[in-house]
Amino acid sequence: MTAEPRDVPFTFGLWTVGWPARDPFGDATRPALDPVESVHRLAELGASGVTFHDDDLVPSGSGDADRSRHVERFKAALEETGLVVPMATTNLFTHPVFKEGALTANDRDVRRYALRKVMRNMDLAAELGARTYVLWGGREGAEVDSAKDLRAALDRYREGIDTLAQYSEDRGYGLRFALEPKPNEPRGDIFLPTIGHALGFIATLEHADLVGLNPEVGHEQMAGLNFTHGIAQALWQGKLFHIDLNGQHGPKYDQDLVFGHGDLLSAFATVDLLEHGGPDGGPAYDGPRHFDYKPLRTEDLDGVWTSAAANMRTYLLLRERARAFRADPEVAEALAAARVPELARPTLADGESPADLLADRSAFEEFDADAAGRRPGGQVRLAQLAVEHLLGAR
Ligand code: GLT
Ligand code: MN
Ligand code: MN
Repeated sequence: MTAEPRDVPFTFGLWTVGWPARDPFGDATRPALDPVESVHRLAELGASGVTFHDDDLVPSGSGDADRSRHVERFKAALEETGLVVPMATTNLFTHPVFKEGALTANDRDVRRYALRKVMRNMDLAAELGARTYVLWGGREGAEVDSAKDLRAALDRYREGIDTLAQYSEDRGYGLRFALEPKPNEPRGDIFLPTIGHALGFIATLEHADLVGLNPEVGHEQMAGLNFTHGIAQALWQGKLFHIDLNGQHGPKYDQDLVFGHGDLLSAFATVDLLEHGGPDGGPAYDGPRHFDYKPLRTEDLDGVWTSAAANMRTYLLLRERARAFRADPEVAEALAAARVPELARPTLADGESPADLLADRSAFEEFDADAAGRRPGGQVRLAQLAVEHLLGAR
């Protein structure tokens, strides 16, 4: 791949490269990373920004003096490297207080504490110039159906998000909120498990215009869903506020692999959509390409930085492959043969009413459905062209 100026805004969560690789079955295999070091290393690798949970930056339980020391060191690192903070989020899942939920905990005191914890980090997010605030409801869910009033949980979820949006408005922060769906893990079942559930929920909010999505590749794939289709609908509804790119091998535990190290054909389709799915074949999304992955537990610190670089390199390679696919005249011909461009043409003519359609004998009485049923689909040719471009065979 030819070197090119890094014109894609790549960002990483501090919790990704900083994950010490402790899992439910084993101890950490790496030391904790200083966020300041992560900022410098990511900048050297060509990232343009970092994101964080409150507790990634300021360890939970820190006093005020420690808190400002952590924040000042981080700010200095941003200044030195030019990295930006386009997004921030809150840890509402690690501390035992959130064992039964945060914004939807049965215990009202926990819900009020959770709101305050988010508001406190929104202050810092706004100070650092973040535009997007992510809400991943990892503990918002249940294992025992009878232990949760599901209607009330959704009422409280709505109340919580509207309260936070109102706070941003009251303070003039101008933040947009991005809900991150996930079907399960750590809870047995998580509320708003997929992009579709979250879109339906957002429509009920008082501040619906301020709330969109932060879909994650692996989370949709854990539910057996097509990630590219999911973000396409979010884009179509103007709700793709942010994105978590990573890799996953189908429905199993949340793998958080390097982007492209799971379903590579799907990753190709995702990059093709982001880069070419907009009007006139231009980009459909101009926000940060945010990697939310976990360097494998087998890797040492060198392996952490190798894996961080791999996310960006894979994205750029896929972008190059998607460009070649879109520029190939044979692809254009195959798309036409499969009638793909025809789908953009409205089904009814301009001004045509249902009665007009009824009067059109060519649409039904004279339509030869059997002959149309024999028209070639041309889909496999397109699939093969995509595979060949992806493999660099064209
Ligand atoms: C957590 C989760 C991620 C979310 C992060 C935001 S935290 O690691 O697995 O998918 O994006 O809270
Ligand atoms: Mn994940
Ligand atoms: Mn995520």
